[in-house]
Amino acid sequence: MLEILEFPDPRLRTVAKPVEVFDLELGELIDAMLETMYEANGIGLAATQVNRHIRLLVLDISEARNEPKIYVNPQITNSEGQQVYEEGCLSVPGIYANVKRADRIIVQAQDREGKPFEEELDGLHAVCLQHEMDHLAGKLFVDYLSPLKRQLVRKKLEKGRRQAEQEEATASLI
Ligand code: GNR
Ligand code: NI
Repeated sequence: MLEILEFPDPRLRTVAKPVEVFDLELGELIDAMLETMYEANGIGLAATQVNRHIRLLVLDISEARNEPKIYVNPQITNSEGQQVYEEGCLSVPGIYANVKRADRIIVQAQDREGKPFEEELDGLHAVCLQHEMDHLAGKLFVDYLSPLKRQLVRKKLEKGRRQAEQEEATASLI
């Protein structure tokens, strides 16, 4: 499993570069990202989150967790409507907040072999793709919150990490 960067890690602010070579290494990264996403119980994962700054994301919003979707060099070519969804993020663990996004989008991307395709997405599928594309642009869902709320999120995560450290230290004494 790959390590997932967590807010406020500055590496999450990196803007991803287009994928130019569709080789074995890319395929291996895609498989490792899918495995990491399933292991972490996420419905999506952007390469940025695993500290690889290329335009690649994976999704699986199916109940059975058996419909992996891969998007290389994704571009949203049309978007319409609005929806509000309570979002979470593997890079901002334990935090949930409503975010307003487009309701229907058309996305153009390439598959793992570099073959171009186009899809029309709506509902959670559209939410998740927009959330992942934000990661590729160095953006997080907490950026849509007020600065005060974002500060609260930062404090809450710091507190959680301190507690985890404390528990580890205690456990090592037993
Ligand atoms: O697992 C995830 N769930 C989720 C829920 C609502 C909106 C977006 C998401 S994506 C998130 C995984 C993640 O952090 N992807 O970047
Ligand atoms: Ni995320």
